[in-house]
Parts: sequence; structure tokens; C-alpha cells
Amino acid sequence: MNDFVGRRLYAIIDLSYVSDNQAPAILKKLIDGGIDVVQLRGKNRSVNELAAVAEQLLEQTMAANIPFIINDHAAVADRVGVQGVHVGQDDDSIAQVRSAVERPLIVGKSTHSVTQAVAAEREGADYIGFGPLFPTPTKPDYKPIGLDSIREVHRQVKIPIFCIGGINIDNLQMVIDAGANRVVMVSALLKAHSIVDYVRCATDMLA
Ligand code: 3NM
Repeated sequence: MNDFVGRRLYAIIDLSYVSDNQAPAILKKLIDGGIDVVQLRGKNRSVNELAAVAEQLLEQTMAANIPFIINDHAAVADRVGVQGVHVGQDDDSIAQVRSAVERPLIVGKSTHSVTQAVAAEREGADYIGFGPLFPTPTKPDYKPIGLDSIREVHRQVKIPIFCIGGINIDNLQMVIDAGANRVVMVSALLKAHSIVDYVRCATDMLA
């Protein structure tokens, strides 16, 4: 877990942007560029399907020593030796996730306000997502929270905070200037013309 604290760029391989077959090649580019954490996300995908994709990715993440997090499903983490699970506000509790898997896990939680962020830390999250900062096609039903509460959430919450939602190279400096030091990017990375160069640029800015 201490190893998690220095990590700043968190990529999500979202299966609405990437086909199952493409996922290993995309992961290779993300790793070559220098991502620090990766999550596999597949809304409306079965545990079997997610476990099959995760199996294909695990060897690369292990070789690169990158924490591999599964969105939503402790059952996938129970079957594939990933390092963590990420839950949303309406998913299983952190305690439920931890009790579903025998080995220690990194457990992250999505939060959409300072109040939720404080609650997630108290609930025992290892890190939080905080957003969406900007409108995003990846999570279209959520109201953007903007940049104003980034400093306050860092004042009140001591676990790692990954700002998320509509972040790309063009607005990253604004996000950093507002007080963020860790971010998640999804569509910006997955749709980049050169994923490797895009990741390098983002990691340089976050260094
Ligand atoms: N969670 P993109 S925003 C998966 O605020 C996710 O909890 C969010 O994708 C939250 O980088 C989001 O393409 C989507 O905007 C992030």
C-alpha cells in the first residue's frame, strides 16, 4: 500500500472504448508511456467476461509492478490475482469487498463531494476518485463538480485522491494548479493518436 502513495497517473481500460481483444495491446502502450495504476472497467459486463480480460492483462501489470484494480466486482478479484477493487457510491461497501477476497486488497471508492470523500476515508478506502471535475462522455449522468473543492478535499482527506472526469492534456495544468497531484484519465488516453506520447506528457506534468 505504501507503494501506492507515490502513484500519480491512473489509467482505466474501459471496455466501452476498447474491445476485449485490443485490451492487452492498449495496456502495453499505457505501460510503455509510464502509467502508475491501471483499472479494468466494463459496465454491464459479466464476471466471467471481466475475469477473462483481466487474466490476459495480469502478466503485463505484474511484470511492470503496476497495481491492477478491477471496477465494481470483488468476484473478479477473487478469481484473478489483481491487487485491488474500485467501488462506487451505490456498489458493495468497502468491508463487503474486503471480506469477499481472502488476500489483502487495495480498495478505492468513487466520491463526488468533499462529504463523500471524508466518509470514504472513514469507511477504510485506500484511495478515492474525486469528480467528475468536468463533463465526461465516460460517465454522462453525473453533474460536474468543477475545480473549486480540490484544495478543500486535500485539506480534509489524507489518503491518495485521484481527480477524475473529463481530464485531458489541455486542462491538466488547470487541474494541477487547482491543487490536484494525482489524476485518472480514461477517454483522453484511450483515444490518443499516440497513447505512449500522451501518457509521457501527462506523467511529466504530474512529476
Ligand atoms: N468516474 P474520462 S468520472 C469512471 O467522477 C469515472 O466518479 C468518475 O472518464 C467519477 O477520463 C469517470 O473519459 C469517467 O472523462 C472518467
